[in-house]
Amino acid sequence: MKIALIGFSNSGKTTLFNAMTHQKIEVLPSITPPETVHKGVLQVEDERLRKISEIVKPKKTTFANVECIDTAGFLRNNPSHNTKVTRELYEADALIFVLRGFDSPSVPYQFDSIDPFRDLNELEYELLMFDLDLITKRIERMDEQKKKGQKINDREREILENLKIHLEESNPIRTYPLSDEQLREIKHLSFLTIKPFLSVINVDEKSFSLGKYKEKDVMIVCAPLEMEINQLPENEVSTFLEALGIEEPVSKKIIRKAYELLDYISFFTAGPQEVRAWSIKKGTKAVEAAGKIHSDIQRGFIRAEVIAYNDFILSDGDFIIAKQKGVFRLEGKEYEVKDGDVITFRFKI
Ligand SMILES: Nc1nc2c(ncn2[C@@H]2O[C@H](COP(=O)(O)OP(=O)(O)O)[C@@H](O)[C@H]2O)c(=O)[nH]1
Ligand SMILES: [Mg+2]
Repeated sequence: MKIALIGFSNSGKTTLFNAMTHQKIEVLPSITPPETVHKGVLQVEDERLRKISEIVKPKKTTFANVECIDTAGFLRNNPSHNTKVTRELYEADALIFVLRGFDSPSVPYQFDSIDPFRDLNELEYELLMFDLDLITKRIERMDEQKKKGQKINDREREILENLKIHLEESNPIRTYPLSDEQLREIKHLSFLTIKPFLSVINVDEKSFSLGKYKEKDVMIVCAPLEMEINQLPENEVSTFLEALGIEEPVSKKIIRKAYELLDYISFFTAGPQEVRAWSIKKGTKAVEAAGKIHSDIQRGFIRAEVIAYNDFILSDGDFIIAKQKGVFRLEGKEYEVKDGDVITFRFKI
C-alpha cells in the first residue's frame, strides 16, 4: 500500500512525515517552495502479530509495510508547478490531505488566514482540474483517432463523457457510481479524484489540548508533538501519550483509517524462521494471497491450511490441538482469505 501526503507548503507535511516514518528530515519554514519529495516506509503495528510471535518464537518477525510519499507542496495559482506535484501521486493508493490549522508568525503561508476547510476545497479543486484536463485531452485524442478511421473503445469514450460532466459540476470521480466493468475501462488513466483520501488538520499544541475541530469529520494532529513522540525511547511513549491525552500515535491512526478506506485486511504466516503479516484487499482468494508471498507458491498452489487468529491463540499455536478442536481448515484456491487468518500454503514446485 502506498499513501501520499499532500497539501500547501508550510502546512506541516514533512513534520508529519517525520513522525510517521521515524525520520529526522530538517523542517524549516520554506519561503520559496518547492520543497523536495521524500519517501519512506512505515511499519503497520499489529498486536496480533506480536502475540503470534510470542507463541511461535521465530527467528524474525516482520510487520506489513506501508510506503509513504511526502510530496512537494501545492502553490496557489501555479498550475505548472502543481502539475509536477500531481505526478508524484500516480502511484498512491490513498491521499492524505495535510491541512494547516496552526497560526504562527514565523511560518509564512500562501493565504492570509488559517482555514483548513478552505484549503481542503482548494486542494480538491487542484485535483479536479487535473482530472478534467486529463479527460479532455483523452477525449480529444480518441476523437482524432476516430476521424482517422481508427477503432476506438466506444465504452470508454462514453464513460469519459459522463465523468467529464460530473467533474465540471465540481464533483470528484470517487462520487460517481462506476461498475467494476466501467472501472476496468478507465483503469489506464491515472485519475486523482478517484483515490480515497483522508483529511488531517495540523494544529498547534494549544488548539490540540483544547480539542479544536474535534466535532468535524477529520483527524486532528499536532505534528511537531507527534515528531517528538516518535523520537522518544519506546518505553516512554505510552506515558507521554497519556500525559498529552493522545490515544495512539498518529501513524497508527492514519494506517488504520487507510486500511478501512482501501478495504485492506491482514493475514499471517507463522513458521520457526519468520512470523509475518501480509496486507491484501478484502475479497482476495487464497491463491492470489499466496502470490503475494511468491509467484511460485501461487503457481504450484495445492491448498491453504488455515487457522483463524483467535483459534490459533487458543490452540497455543499447536496444529495438533487446533485439529482436535476442529478449527484447523483445509481451503482451496477459491477460498476468500479473512482478516487474521494464519495460513500455511502447500504447494509444489
Ligand atoms: N507552530 C507550529 N509550527 C509548525 C507546526 N507544524 C509544522 N510547523 C512548522 O512549520 C514549518 C513547515 O513545516 P513542514 O513540515 O516543513 O511543512 P511542509 O512545507 O508542509 O512540508 C516548520 O518550521 C515546522 O516546524 C505546528 O503544528 N505548529
Ligand atoms: Mg515538506
